[in-house]
Amino acid sequence: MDAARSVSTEDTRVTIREINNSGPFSTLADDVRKGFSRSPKQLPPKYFYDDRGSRLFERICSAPEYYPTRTENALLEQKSASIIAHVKPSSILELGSGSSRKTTHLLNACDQQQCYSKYLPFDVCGDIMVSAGKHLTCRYDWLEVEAHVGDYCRDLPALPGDDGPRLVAFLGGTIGNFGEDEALAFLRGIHAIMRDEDRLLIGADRAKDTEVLHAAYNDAQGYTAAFNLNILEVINRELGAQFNLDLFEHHAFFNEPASRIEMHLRSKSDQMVYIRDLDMHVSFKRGETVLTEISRKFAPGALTHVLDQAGFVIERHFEPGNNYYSLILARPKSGTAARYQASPDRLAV
Ligand code: SAH
Ligand code: AVI
Repeated sequence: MDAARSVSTEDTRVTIREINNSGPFSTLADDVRKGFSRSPKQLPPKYFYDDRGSRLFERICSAPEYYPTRTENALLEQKSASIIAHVKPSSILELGSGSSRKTTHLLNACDQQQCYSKYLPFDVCGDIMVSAGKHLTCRYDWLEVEAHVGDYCRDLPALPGDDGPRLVAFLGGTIGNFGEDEALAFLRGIHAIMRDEDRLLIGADRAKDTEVLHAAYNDAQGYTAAFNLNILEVINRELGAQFNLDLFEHHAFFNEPASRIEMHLRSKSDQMVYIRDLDMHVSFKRGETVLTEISRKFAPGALTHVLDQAGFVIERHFEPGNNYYSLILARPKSGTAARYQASPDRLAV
């Protein structure tokens, strides 16, 4: 099966490959139909990230209340040299790479250690990877960027293999956007594409004071609110829907028993919305909410447990003085990693 199509960019050191098993965006209609037919209504968070949504997420990351980005950034700044020295990756595969801003710490360490890794960002949003790739190839004259557009829950097996050790990075605390079972399935999917010498670098947000969490998802500038509402813009544009964004509001709170932030869109009135491409009318009661995202906040034991269940052993666990965040380097348990059979350079042992 020809699973991917390459698109060249003006910069010859940046290639972008669209994984088109069934098309990365082809399921929006199904997901919207299904999500609005459920009770309570729900939408998958990957649809936040069109070009505008990705830019809004960047704004969130720079908001003073949103501590995860700067916390993880500081950990990467301090620890990248020892991570790269330990793994000596021939490639860095980053899942949900977004702007790749924090990845520069890993690439700086590669640069300093003359470990000239290839960089493979993987994201649903192609635009942001192209601009990140151009920026990075200007900064590092040795760097090759091979970007992949796809859904990391579905398309990991379509990624190319590689010769040497690979560092698989999953940063930002994005693992928290999966439910418990989904997170385990996702980590198992990552494990399935790794070999013994590969390493997983994963960032996860930790449980902490409710007020700190609440502020992080209700920033004063309103970036998070705009990001949340943007999902309705995406549905309007892609499916010819008629959502009036003024009739919905951002609602985010910490669900303490579940140890997760829940982000909802709340209808300000009784209303009916028509979605042309689905020929579907969706009714909302005043105060009714649509769950758009969960963001789980972990206890250290929960992280160890899920990684263990997915087949990983923690090699290093970095955390800041305030324990706000975990950055974990993990390896596949001995003998459990994939034996690639697909290409001649990854022969089964
Ligand atoms: N890693 C970056 C960005 C985190 S935001 C950071 O730490 O700042 C989450 C990223 O994951 C976004 O860039 C989004 O486009 C991407 N993403 C979300 N769901 C995805 C999916 N199902 N498949 C691939 N990428 C996804
Ligand atoms: C990408 N992800 C880890 C972010 C989070 O914190 O869960 C997405 C986000 N949603 C609102 N603010 C940021």
